[in-house]
Amino acid sequence: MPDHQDLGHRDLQNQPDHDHGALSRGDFPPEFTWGVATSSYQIEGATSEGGRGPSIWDTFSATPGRVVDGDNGDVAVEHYRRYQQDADLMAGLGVDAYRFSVAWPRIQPTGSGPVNQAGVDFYSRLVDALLERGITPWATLYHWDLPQPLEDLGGWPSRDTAYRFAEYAAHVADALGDRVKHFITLNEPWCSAFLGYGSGRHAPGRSDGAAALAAAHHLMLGHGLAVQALRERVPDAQVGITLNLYPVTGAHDGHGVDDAVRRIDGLSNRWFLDPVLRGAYPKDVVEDVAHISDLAFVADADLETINAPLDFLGVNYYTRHVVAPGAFPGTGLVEFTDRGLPTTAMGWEVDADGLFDILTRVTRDYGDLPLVMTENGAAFDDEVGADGTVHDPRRIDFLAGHLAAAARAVRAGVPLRGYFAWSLMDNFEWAEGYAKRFGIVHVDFDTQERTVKDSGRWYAAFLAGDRTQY
Ligand code: NCW
Repeated sequence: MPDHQDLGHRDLQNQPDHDHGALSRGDFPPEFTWGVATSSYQIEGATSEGGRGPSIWDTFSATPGRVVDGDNGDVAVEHYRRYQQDADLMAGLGVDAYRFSVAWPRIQPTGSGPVNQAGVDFYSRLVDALLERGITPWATLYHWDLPQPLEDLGGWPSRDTAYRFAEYAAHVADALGDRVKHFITLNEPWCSAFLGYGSGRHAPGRSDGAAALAAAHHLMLGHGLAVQALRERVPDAQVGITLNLYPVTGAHDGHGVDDAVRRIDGLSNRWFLDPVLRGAYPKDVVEDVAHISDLAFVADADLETINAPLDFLGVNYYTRHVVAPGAFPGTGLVEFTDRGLPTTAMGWEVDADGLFDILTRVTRDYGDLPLVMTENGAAFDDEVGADGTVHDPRRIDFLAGHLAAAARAVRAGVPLRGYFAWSLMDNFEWAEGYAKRFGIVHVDFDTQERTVKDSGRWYAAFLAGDRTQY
């Protein structure tokens, strides 16, 4: 593993392919937070250690056909036992902050009841390891690993899960709140609700539109209740939620395209932004989904709870949605189209302008709440070369292009306060298993060897103040 000095050197051989201009850390406000991000199930492994209970992702990945190659998170990248080494890696990169997630089934193995001390101790040690290295911990409370016993009781479509989540949030606040001051309640509730309960692509693998809408509501209710629990226990906490947001544009200007854009923007973005930041569901989308659910699960005062004041909104940005009306006019079905742009290994089109568009749109439509890019990055098929290095110029290009778009958004007046690259290291990419590598650090999944990719070296040099072309 290269040491700190290796990473800090100024040899930027692998500049981005494109050459549009120059960019440096100095183009962002001085107090801007620079970090890297991961999540518990994707990196920890040790799923049966330290008293951890099973999560929906353990169950899902043990079900044949759900995850590519039958992969699972049992071992992942052994972060549970290698966290010190990984903290050293981060220190070597020179990041200010690390966004990780706490595994609910480590804190409460059955999803309710008293804390499991070994689970708390792990995160406590991790937090101390970060602080010792001058790295600020940003804790996400829920990055998709619901305790399986709660799913057995109905999961997120059940209202009780929201209350259990608030209790869990209180436990985390009590255990870590003396040292952790940045909290993100949920990561991408759209994915938990619509991929988990709607399409069945993610755990728990249910395909029921009405259940997905109920899940979305109870996730947001859990968020609002957790904000209260965190604020009561950690008065100086900075609290936010992370949403996966996309600009949505029409594939052409033909008949029905505006409606397709409205629908997809409604369900992807506004279905979460509006309740959380305005305290109301968007009326047009309520009509769009009326044939699926009457939303009878929305109780009086829920929206007030969901609308709890936040310190920041976390934005995960990967690509844009380009849509057109589907084959059956009048049904509301929508087609997602490609524009022929270069794609990442996920098949997602690379569109840095989309980042500028979504950041400026959120600020324009929802006011000047501070924004933090809690994830941005790209999967590519990286390999360690014969000389032991990993050349990933397309990831450097991706990061540089998106940072340039973020800098433009700052110049346009967006109150952007931080940027976290997804991900610190290659990991278990959910339904894609280990086949998709998002890391700026390569991991050999057989030996667990970490190798900083060229993109990691590039990020380190950028953080050290180097000016880069993009
Ligand atoms: S899969 C996904 N990701 C990746 C994952 O590693 C991370 O944990 C997530 O926060 C990278 O960032 C997020 N997001 C799922 C996006 C699904 C998009 C499906 C669109 C269908 C219309």
